[in-house]
Amino acid sequence: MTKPISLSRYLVEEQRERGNIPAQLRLLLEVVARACKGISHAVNKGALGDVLGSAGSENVQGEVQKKLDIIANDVLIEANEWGGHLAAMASEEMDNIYVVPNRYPQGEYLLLFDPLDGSSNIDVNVSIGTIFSVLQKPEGSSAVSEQDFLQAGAKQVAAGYCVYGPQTMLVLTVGDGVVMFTLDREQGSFALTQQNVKVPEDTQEFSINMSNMRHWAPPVKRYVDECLQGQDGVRGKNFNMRWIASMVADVHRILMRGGIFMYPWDQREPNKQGKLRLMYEANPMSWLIEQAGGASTNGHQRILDIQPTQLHERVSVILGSKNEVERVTAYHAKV
Ligand code: AHM
Ligand code: MG
Repeated sequence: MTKPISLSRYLVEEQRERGNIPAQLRLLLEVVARACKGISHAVNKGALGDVLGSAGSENVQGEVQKKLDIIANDVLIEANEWGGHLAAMASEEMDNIYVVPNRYPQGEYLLLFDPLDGSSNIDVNVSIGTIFSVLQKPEGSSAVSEQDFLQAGAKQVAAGYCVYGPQTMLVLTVGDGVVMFTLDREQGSFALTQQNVKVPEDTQEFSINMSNMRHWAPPVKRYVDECLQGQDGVRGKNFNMRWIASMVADVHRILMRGGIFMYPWDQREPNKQGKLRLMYEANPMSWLIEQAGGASTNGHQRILDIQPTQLHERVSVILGSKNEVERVTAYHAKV
């Protein structure tokens, strides 16, 4: 068996061949990967590490924080603040941006993350993950501010996630397709296990929290209704359904075998655009899906084209196999 390619080697060779991973970005991605290894160890310990349960606090979105949400956030900050590659960080678990302290050099990148996505699954031993997005600090801006982060997803220079499941896997794009690495615990490093990841254009599998059906807008309801009618209905084929309630795990399945994932707007809170956060959940996942040949919209426009107005802004998400995403998006246009 040939020796697997490590994450470090992949990053070095990608820079050599395509020039798309300058040294500072490589350092950043290696540091994020190292932090994810640390989070993976904490997740694996579970009750033995006293890491389960609630931390007794709330984040900026009013959600109860789990101990592991906070541990993962701290691991990512501590790993990334001193390397000189970052100007600032932003996280689902922090109200405001975290500017790299003066005692360390400031770099040109901005890192956004959801430190532990799928929080409701932490205590029940179901796959969870870390999602991250990397932007460049706009040229000419001196003191870094929240405004510097408000860039459309199309401007990302790297994005990915680490899923803590039966295997810990790091999935990455730097705009040259999607690559997957598996954590080799004996070696303590991520090894390249899949390249050229492709999402099939068609699918017979959808993913949505069906308990919210009565609250959805008509286009989403119509799409799911038609899937449920199966081969007797207008689609003329049967559909399967999967909902893990960890976006990382649902998106990972879609990258591996296709499917459509939706977390749509619903009428209970009409002014809320959706549940998922644009900048550190929807943008990185949308870029990965597009890089694998899939599509991602909010029903009306490509998610990567949305100009954010707030760091913690929410968005309606429809992503996955291209032909299905285009179908749901077209249903929105007809209303
Ligand atoms: P979180 O960031 O607080 O974990 O919330 C995001 C998660 C997604 O991973 C998942 O798709 C969704 O929330 C699950 O929502 P629901 O509880 O409605 O099934
Ligand atoms: Mg999340």
